[in-house]
Amino acid sequence: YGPAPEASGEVTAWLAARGRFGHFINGAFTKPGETFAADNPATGEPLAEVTQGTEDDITAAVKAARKALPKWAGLSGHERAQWLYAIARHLQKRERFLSVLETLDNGKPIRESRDVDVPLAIRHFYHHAGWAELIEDEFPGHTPHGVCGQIIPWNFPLLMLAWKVAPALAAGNTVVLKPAEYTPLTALAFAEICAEVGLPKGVVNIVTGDGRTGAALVAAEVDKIAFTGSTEVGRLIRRATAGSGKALTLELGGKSPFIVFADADLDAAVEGVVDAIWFNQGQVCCAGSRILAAESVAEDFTRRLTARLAKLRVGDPLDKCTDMGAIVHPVQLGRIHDLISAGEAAGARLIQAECQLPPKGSFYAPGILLDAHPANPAMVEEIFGPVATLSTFRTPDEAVELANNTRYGLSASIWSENLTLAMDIAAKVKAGVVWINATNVFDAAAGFGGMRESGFGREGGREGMATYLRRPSPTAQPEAAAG
Ligand code: TXE
Repeated sequence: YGPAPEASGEVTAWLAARGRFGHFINGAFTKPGETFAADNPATGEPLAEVTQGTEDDITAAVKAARKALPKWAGLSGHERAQWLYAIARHLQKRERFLSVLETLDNGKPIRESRDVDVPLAIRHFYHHAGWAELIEDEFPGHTPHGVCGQIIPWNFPLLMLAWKVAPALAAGNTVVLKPAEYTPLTALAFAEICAEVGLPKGVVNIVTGDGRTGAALVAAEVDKIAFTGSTEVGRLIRRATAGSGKALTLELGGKSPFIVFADADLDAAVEGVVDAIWFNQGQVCCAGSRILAAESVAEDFTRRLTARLAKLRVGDPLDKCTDMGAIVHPVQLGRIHDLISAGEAAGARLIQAECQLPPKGSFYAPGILLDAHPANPAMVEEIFGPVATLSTFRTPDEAVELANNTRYGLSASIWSENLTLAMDIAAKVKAGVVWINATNVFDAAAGFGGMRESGFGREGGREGMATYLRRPSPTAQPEAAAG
């Protein structure tokens, strides 16, 4: 184990002082109720105890959000922007603390939480502070939905919170957010930050718990549900909200193609694969998990890729040299094992890095699956782990056909030095987000989201803002005309 990064002591002290967490409702922490442990997946050891949210907790949180709504929605965009700027600055002050906490709770390498998750979360608040200022001009006549129920996953805990909370607040909504049960800690630290900046009570409420708490939030008297997570739960939520009048956005799973044409810069494409499937241990909804390589370069590309695979450093997430950390939870690790075994049983060949995995914790050696036919479970199901399939194509049309041979449609990554070809393929691939000679690039100003079974609605940018606003009703008459 390498040297502990800065702020580790502060995080340990914070965890020791808090020990057991209640929910954050109406600007204060409640007394802890029935609790469960938030574990460090790299060691299996508990970090803290958090409360399993009940229906009553959800009702109390929604009530607080409802009470806070008129005043918050009634602020000018400029005034709301000041609050978002204050949150962004406070997050920035605690950047190192939050990075270490995220890495402990989630298992992702400190380099990622420090350079990706936390800075992007901060950027999201700054960006949406700008939107709060602009809303009255850019979306005339629009109103906030009201109280938003937000349910987030465990792969980017603080960042997904920022994706949901920042635009909701900018638009004048109040929120009740439920973090994932595996990774509740940065959301609770965020609650403290809201209290520290003096955000009006009830504007942000955080209720921890598992899927039961999520289901209670979906059923509660909220005006909008925003969900990121599995397609299966997305389907349940869509059914539960059908006909309820609740606005809904769903960001679900993916099985995204990563297409390497013969004229691609192969070394750049190899680094692309590192970012596409080994970033965050492959637990990324838009991970490039199906590599499609042009047959004429496939052998060369596979050789370069396996050489790069052998150099990945897997281990202690807190070590600044680590490339790949721990899988979030033993249950998720089990899912990865099962799917890869099913893929092998159906004829695929696994090439795995021969790295020494730490003795404790949930680790999985990164790999590539070769020779998987299109119906192989590893080609069809979202593995959500550090293994991509690699198959070949002969013509651009075949590449498109293979790329679209999935029920998902979240993202795609295209590698070619011929931009005319790349743009042509981009238009034909069924995906909400397409990257050319790049992958997993996110920005608060760009809308992100999918099509088909990857969900609907966009987060980020102008389109993301629009999903937190209600359009003026076409039948609404100006007051003067209404008499
Ligand atoms: O997801 P869940 P899980 C995919 C990925 C992964 C699989 C299972 O393939 O292997 O889903 O992961 C809350 N009503 N993704 O089981 O259950 C839950 O508490 C309301 C892709 O962890 O969907 C958590 O807060 N909420 C993905 C959130 O939903 C419910 C990210 C996500 O958990 C609920 C995560 C219910 N009935 C997993 N049941 C992505 N798109 O990034 C659970 N939840």
